[in-house]
Amino acid sequence: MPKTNTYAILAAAVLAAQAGWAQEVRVYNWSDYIDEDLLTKFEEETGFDLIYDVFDSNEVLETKLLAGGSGYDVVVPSATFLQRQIAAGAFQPLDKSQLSNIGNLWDVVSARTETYDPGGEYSINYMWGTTGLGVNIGEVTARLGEDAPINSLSLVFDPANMEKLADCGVHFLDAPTEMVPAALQYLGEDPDAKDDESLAKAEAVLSAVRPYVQKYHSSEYISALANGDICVAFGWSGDILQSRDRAAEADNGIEIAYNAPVEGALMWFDQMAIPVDAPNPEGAHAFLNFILDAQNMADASNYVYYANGNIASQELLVEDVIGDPAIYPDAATLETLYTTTPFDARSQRSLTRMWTRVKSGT
Ligand code: N2P
Repeated sequence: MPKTNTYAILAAAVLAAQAGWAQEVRVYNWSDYIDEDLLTKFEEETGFDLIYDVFDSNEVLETKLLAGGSGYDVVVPSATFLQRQIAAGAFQPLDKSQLSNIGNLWDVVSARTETYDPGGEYSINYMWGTTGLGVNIGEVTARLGEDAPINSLSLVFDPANMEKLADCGVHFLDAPTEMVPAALQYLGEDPDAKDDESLAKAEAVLSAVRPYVQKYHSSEYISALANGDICVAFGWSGDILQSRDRAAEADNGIEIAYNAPVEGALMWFDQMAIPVDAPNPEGAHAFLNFILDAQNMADASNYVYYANGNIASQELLVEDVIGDPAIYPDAATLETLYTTTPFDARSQRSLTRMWTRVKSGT
C-alpha cells in the first residue's frame, strides 16, 4: 500500500477515535425482542460499537423521542405511534442506497404498513404479531373447568371468570392503546373507536375486572407465567410463546398456551426508524441493513417467536415458527385480525386520563 494512503487511513482512524461517539450505534428496541448473539455479530461485521437499550412501552419511547436529543440512532415504535411521530417530524427519511438488502421486504407486510408510513419512506418492518391470551392451562382449567374459555376475551373481561382467576394471578399489558381496542372488541364495538362514548364503554369493561388484575405491566409476564407466579396474561404473542418455552425448558410441569381471541385480535407492526437528530445516521443504516439480511432476520424470529416482514428469511425459519399459525396466521385467522389507527392529541389525552383511572381503581 503506498505510504500516503496508510497515512490517510491512520489520520481517519485518529479522527474517528477522537469523535468517539460517531463510532457507536445506539439502538432502542423492545425488551425480549432479539437473539443477543446478533448484537455481537453486528459489531464484528461492521466495526461499530453497539449500545442496545430496551423499553416495553410505546409511550415511554415516544416521550424520549419527542423531547429530542434521545441520542438514539435506531428506534422501534409500533406503526400507529410511528405514524403520528412521522407527522411530528421525529424521523429522517431512509437513504435506501445504504440499504442493499431492502429487496428482502415482504410485500404482504409492506402493503399493511403502507397505511402508517406511505412508501416506507421512514421505516422498515422489524416484527409483527398479535395481542391475546397467555394461559397456564393447568391452573386455569382447575378454576374454570375443562371448558374454560381460554381462547375468548371473556376469559379476562367477564368479571365472573376473573374473580375465579384472581388467586392465581392475572397480568394485563400496561398499554392502553391495546387494552381499549380489546375491550371494545369484546363488546362487539369498533375496536378502533376513539370518541368519548366508546372510551367510556371500554372503561366500564376494564374497571369491572380491575379488582382481579394483579399488575399492569408489559414485560414481567414472560417470566411470571413461566415460573407459575401468574396463570393468565393479556399480552403479546411471541412473548407468551417465549414463556411457554421457558417453562418447557425448566421442566416445571407448567404448560403455557397462547391464543389469539376468537372475537378477533389486534395485529400490530413494530417499525425500525432513524430519529431526525440521530448522532450516527450511517451506523443506523448499517444496523437496518444488517436486520434486513435474510439470515439475521430469521435468527431473530427463530429466537423470539415473532413473525417478521422479510420474505427472504422465510425459508430459514424453523418449522416451530413458520408453521405455527399463532405466529404466521393462516388465511382464515388473518381474516379475524384487526388493525388500529393513531389516537390524535385530544383522544390521546382522554385515553391517558382514563387509563390512570382504570389502573388506580378510581
Ligand atoms: C417484545 C414485545 C414487542 C411487541 N417483547 C410489542 N409491540
